[in-house]
Amino acid sequence: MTTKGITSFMAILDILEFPDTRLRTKAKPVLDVTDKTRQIIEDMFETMYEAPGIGLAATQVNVHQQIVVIDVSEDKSEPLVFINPKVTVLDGEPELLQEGCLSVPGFYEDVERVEHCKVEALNKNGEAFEMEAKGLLAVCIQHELDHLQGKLFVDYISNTKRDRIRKKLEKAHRLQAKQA
Ligand code: QAP
Ligand code: CO
Repeated sequence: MTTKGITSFMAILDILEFPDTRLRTKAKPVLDVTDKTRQIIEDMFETMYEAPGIGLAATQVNVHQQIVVIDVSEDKSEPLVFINPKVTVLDGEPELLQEGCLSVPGFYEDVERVEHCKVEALNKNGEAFEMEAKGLLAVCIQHELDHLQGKLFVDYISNTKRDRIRKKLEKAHRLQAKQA
């Protein structure tokens, strides 16, 4: 990719894992959508697709700006970008779905979300848009917007379950550190 004479390369970014306290950081609004913002977005897509995952918030790659990428399609054909997103509940009907998270690898738990919502955000060119979402996309949007507030899906499950996940991941991280 070439932008104004500068050749930049996409990159796979490191994903922070629970219970890393940096995941608790509240992201700041993007004041100006620039080439640098678009570079972060490209890297986030590459990181998400490689995982593979369906959603990634900038918080998870230690960038504390309000940026989310999502693609819930089967074939990576529907990339969605949300900058400075605001969600509105359109239908209070709860949707119970098993969620996972790239920051909580290997663990999946049921979480209750609303099944119909509206998002207002900026696209990668800094233009405002809004979108209605249902089902998996609606759930994914709510999950990713939580990240920007420092919230994780494990915050919605019992303390016992969350502690068990924390201990298992801490053990895995200790083993990884020893191997490195
Ligand atoms: C959030 O999560 C989500 O544990 C996006 O070992 C998930 O992309 C919203 C992943 C489900 C709604 C429903 C998780 C990849 C990916 C793992 C993801 C793993 C490898 C999670
Ligand atoms: Co997540």
